[in-house]
Amino acid sequence: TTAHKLVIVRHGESEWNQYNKFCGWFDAELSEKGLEEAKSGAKAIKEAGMKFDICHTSVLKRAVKTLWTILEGTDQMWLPVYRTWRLNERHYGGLTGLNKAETAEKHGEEQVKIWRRSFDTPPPPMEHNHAYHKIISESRRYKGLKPGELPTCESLKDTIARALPYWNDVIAPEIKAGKNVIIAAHGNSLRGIVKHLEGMSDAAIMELNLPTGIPIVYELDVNLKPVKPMAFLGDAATVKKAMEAVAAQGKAKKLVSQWSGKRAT
Ligand code: DG2
Repeated sequence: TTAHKLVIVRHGESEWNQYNKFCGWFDAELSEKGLEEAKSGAKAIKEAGMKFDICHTSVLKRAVKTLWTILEGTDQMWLPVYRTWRLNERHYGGLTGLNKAETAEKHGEEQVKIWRRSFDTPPPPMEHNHAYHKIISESRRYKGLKPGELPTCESLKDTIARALPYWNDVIAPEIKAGKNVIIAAHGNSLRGIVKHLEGMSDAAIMELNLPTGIPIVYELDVNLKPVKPMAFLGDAATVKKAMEAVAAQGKAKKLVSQWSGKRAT
């Protein structure tokens, strides 16, 4: 039986989601559409009458602003908000800043799916001369990390390994103590939490694509096991379309001719 409710939400569309670029730890802004998505998410939470006690998010503005927008739209801006790098998006390493469709044209859709969705294959590491190396790794917000904690790239497995201690040590005890928690984070850091909560296999998690800005409600038992599947606060058709669109971001734009095996431009 349901003992607790947890709300998780992936930030609204970011500018780099809009340009279809691998973003990872780059601190992209919410796009205008993303802000609207966050406002719709707030409306859905308000209509569902959901109230929170504690909020958790990453140290990336697309997630923080989504949370703020939800708190503003539900008149709960007074709530405590905790930010942690452990809820950051998976670090996309050397892929950071590359266009996903162009990467699929260059390396093939299969390879891009492996980089985006495999459980334990990491993307190539971010080298020191990478265009975004300095702005990410020298950011003041990561000064407190211990040696070895600042990644150069992460697989989903690596992402889970650094997110789970925060879940286990901070969030899970709060939920068990009866607090209503909302987590605003990212496609892959949330896939990690979903995999853990649902005990999903490494293969099953490959097929899960989380839509932006649509809040997800989990009903959990006393041991924090879900008593039913995740429920989206959004209509089913919109959710399905949004999930398919995320999956399609890794498709090559140019069609490869079926007849000649050459690219048709
Ligand atoms: C996206 C996820 O992260 O990308 O880093 O590009 O959730 O912060 O927009 P988010 C990124 P995919 O793994 O879906 O390609």
